[in-house]
Amino acid sequence: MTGETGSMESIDLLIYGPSKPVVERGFPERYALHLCAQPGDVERLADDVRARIRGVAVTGLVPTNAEMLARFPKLEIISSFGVGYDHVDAAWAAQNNVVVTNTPDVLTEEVADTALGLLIATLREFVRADGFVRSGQWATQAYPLSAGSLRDRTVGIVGMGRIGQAIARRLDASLVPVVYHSRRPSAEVNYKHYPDLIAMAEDVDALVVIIPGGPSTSKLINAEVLAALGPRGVLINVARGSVVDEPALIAALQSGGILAAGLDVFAEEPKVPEALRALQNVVLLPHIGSASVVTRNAMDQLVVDNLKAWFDGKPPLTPIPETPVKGR
Ligand code: NAP
Ligand code: 8YV
Repeated sequence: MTGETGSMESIDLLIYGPSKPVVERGFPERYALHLCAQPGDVERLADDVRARIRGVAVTGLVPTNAEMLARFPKLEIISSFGVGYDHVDAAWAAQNNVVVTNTPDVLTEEVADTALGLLIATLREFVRADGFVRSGQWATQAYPLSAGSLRDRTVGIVGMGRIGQAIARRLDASLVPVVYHSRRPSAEVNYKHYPDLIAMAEDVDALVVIIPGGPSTSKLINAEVLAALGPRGVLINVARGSVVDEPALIAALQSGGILAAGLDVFAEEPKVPEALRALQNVVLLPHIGSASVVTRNAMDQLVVDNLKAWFDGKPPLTPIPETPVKGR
């Protein structure tokens, strides 16, 4: 199955989510674009437009569930922005023979840079130290030595896929020992694999989490894992907020159960609990793992290119594993 179309027939696409100039300007005239920034805008689409939509570009983490998708009887393809697609009902799409694509690879190195930067910033207290200089305190005293360092720890990566491997390469270059947890050992790396996350957390002093969100990983990082990580331990989460039991993390940070955390993602973005924001031993980022102009442009372009390939009668470029149509 491919998305070939009659010669002059227009192809109606829904652009769903935050405004993205690269996407909105990316299609030639034979495409008719319908912009819906919010879920509420989808409900207000005219019936005749809904009936013509053949492709959806999902431009951010907007809920793309069965109820929303079922409004489009001619839907063939969902081209989603981001490598994670836990906001898209991929099971519904597979059942209904609708292709789903994401944007892997083009963001891998950027997100790995963010993870390593966040790990070092958390251990070496860069944000607090910056505040120390800005407030003028350096004029009267030296900044205290940081309790944390990358020099005396082993890092356990939770998830050894594309981004996990890119983080591991950076740690290799920094002479930091790496081990990892995933459900199956990866044939692509030689680091020690732990099938049991608790056992790995007991053996390391830092966890870097980079796995998909969704029900299968919900609250994987719980009180038991944090207790196993221990008082020297730091948690870095660049995956999804849903992967961490946030109240358990806050309790561990407050009690000294772990040393510190660096978080790019949160359970209810953009809401971040006051208890977390009040802590000194955290570095908090507003989900910016891939958020540079160059990388976001490449992701936007891949959203466009997947749709164009499909409607040019070619296979999708980067289909998700569950999709009914495979790539070339
Ligand atoms: P990937 O190549 O598919 O790798 C996913 C890894 O997670 C694999 O090693 C997989 O191994 C492991 N995994 C999956 N389910 C697991 C489970 N239940 N328990 C333990 N390990 C599990 O994906 P990627 O490209 O590296 O991206 C990973 C995730 O990072 C994305 O899905 C997204 O949520 C997140 N992300 C965040 C940002 C950001 O801005 N903060 C940016 C990009 C990506 P097994 O299948 O063997 O378990
Ligand atoms: C984006 C991400 O920030 O690719 C992912 O899975 O989390 C990020 O690159 C996210 O898609 C927000 O739109």
